[in-house]
This record gives sequence, C-alpha cells and structure tokens, in this order.
Amino acid sequence: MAGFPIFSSRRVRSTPFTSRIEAAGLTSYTVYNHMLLPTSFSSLEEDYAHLKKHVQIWDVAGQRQVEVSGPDAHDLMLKLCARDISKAKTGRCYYTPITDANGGMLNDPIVLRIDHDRYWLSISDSDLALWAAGVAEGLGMSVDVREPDVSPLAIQGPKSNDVMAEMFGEDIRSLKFFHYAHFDWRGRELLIARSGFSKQGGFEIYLHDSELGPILWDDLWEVGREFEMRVGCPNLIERVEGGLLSYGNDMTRDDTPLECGLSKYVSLHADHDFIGKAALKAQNEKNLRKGLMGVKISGTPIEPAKNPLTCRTNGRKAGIVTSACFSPDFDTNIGIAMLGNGITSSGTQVDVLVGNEWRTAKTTTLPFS
Ligand code: THG
Repeated sequence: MAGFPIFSSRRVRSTPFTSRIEAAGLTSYTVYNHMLLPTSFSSLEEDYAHLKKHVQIWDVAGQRQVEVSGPDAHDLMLKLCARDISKAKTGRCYYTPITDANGGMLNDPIVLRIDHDRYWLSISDSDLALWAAGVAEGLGMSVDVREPDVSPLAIQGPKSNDVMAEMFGEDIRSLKFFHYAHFDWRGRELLIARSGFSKQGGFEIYLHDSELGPILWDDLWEVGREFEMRVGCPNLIERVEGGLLSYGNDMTRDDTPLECGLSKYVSLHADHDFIGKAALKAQNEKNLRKGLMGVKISGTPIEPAKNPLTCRTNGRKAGIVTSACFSPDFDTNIGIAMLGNGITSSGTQVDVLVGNEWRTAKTTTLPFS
C-alpha cells in the first residue's frame, strides 16, 4: 500500500505507547480521534494469521474516553444512548449506538458505568464530547464532560488469557465477556475489561496515567515472550470476517443503526426518550431502504481501497462496498456493503466496480461463516 509519512503534533496526537510500536516495526498509521492509530506491522496478511493463532499487543489509545460525570450524568446518558442503559451496572460494558435527531449514527461507543454518577464512553472516531457537552448545555444539565487521561491497550488473540494470567494472576481468566474489574499492577489498580476489536478473544487495559505507558508495555512484552506475542493492531481482514463495523467507514451520519444491522442495541420500547428515538421508530415501521450486508467478490485478490466501491444490479446503482479485502481463510475477497435497491436477502448477485473492472459478487449475512 503506497502512502506518505504522517507528522504528529498536538492535533495529531501520539499515544503513551507510540515509542514502543515505532520501535517494534510499525509500517502504517491512520488517525483516529485525532490520535495516531497503527494499521499494519508486517503486512495485513501476516498480522492476520498471527492474530488468529497467537496473541498480540495493540496500541488502541485512539479509542478515547469521554467521561460524563455529575448529578445529571445518568439522565444525560439516557438522552444520548440508543440502547437502554437505565439499569447499567458498574463492572459491565455496553456497546451502544448514539444517534442524532434523525436517527443518524454519530458514534458507537462501549459504555462503562464507572460509578453511579460517572460514565466512560469509549468512543469510535467522531467528536462525541462536543455532542455530549452541547446536549447537556441545551438541556441545562449539571454534568461535566471531558476527556480523562485514559489510554486503552489491548491484548488480543487465543493466547491472551495466558499472557494476562501470567501478568495479573489466574483470577483474570474468569472475567466474563464485556465485564471489567480492577487488577493490581506495581502497587496500583488497572481497570481491565474482556473486550476488544477482534473476534479472537482478549482484554483491554484502560491505563489511567499516560506516564506509565512505556512501563506497562514493557512488562507485558516481557511476559508475552513465551507466548509468541507480537505487536499488532485492529486488523482489516479479521474484522471484516467477523463483521465488526468501523464508524466512518461502514457507517456514517447518513445511516441509522437499524440500517447498520445494530437493531439489537436500539431500545425503541424503553420508557424514556433518547435523541433519535422518534425517527428510528418511524423508520422501523416502514421497510428499511438500505442495509449492511456481507459480500463475496469474485476474481483475483483485491487491495483495500481508499474509497467505497460502487455496486449495481441490472445496470442500476445498488449501493457501495464500504470495506473490502482478500480473506485467506475464506479464500475469496470479502466485504461489507450498504445496499439498497430492494436487495435484502443473502445470495443476491451484484456487480462491484474494482479499479475499472466490474466483478460479480454475492451477498451474505454478517459475520462471514
Ligand atoms: N474497544 C473499546 N472502545 C472502542 C472499541 C473497542 N471504541 C471504538 C470502537 N471499538 C467501537 N466499536 C465496537 C464495535 C463492536 C464491538 C466493540 C466496539 C464488539 N462487538 C461485539 C461483537 O460484535 O461480537 C458484541 C458486543 C455485545 O454484544 O455487547 O465487541 O473495540 N474499548
């Protein structure tokens, strides 16, 4: 993949782990929440094969936290989140869409209830703090919205349990998916969740003090040695296979969570109103005009594209492929597509423009299986 160097600054922020990932052979970056996020080390295919077999350490500090605290924090969260988190418990993580008044996707964070009046939203790539602060201001709520010094570090892959047990003790093996707890490290407590942007299993450490980034990294690195741990990052091939959606790529403000296949995280029958609820209810009653699906694209392996690929059926525009790559395990090109024009079922044939060549493709359900 061709590209240009990227210069960081106060705007394009480095992370507490930047020195370590650059020393370990980083080959490309993207920018996520105004922060550097690694996108490849060896190659997309090698990183992928290693992630599915061993264990990797990921600098995902770009998954910034928006902290909402104060007397009206809970009420503000109910206004913001499409998922009903009115009974959210501390020690749990909740994946939830956040929508504007039209039901358009603004973000899809993981919500952590840190205390009864304090939440963290572990955000995807949009300025959610501005939205949250604006909503709070407009409603005259008494809350504080800010970005705390918290940087997630992920340990992902089938051997992640072994690395984490060696580092933090055997108890961590019983931590359940999307639960979090505190674990001792060098005389302090680290918040650790069983979560992460892969389907290979793993953990996320929410480091609450940037200064400790390199020390935490080095300690994990030392422990990981015997488990063939490598540096990695969210992997395009693995996440497309698993149907993990990337905000800004697979979905934008032009799409609703219902169109994105996220309806199980939308609570249209909750007692309270959230922003976007009325619009989503109205949409739910009609048929959806478009929806996210998987596609298998024929022909030789394709390179990940900078822009969405155009799709058509019977010569008419049918939508776009938003993420695509070659999957070694499925031995075909796979993609995530937002398709309309009456395409709703799997097994439908569409044509996809790759470079200047029309390829045939077939729709499937997500995740790929
Ligand atoms: N971890 C943390 N913060 C994040 C991400 C993360 N913020 C940005 C981005 N990723 C948010 N997007 C997602 C999308 C999917 C999932 C997590 C974050 C995910 N989904 C599970 C799945 O699809 O299997 C299901 C979750 C559930 O059912 O509750 O894990 O990765 N800290």
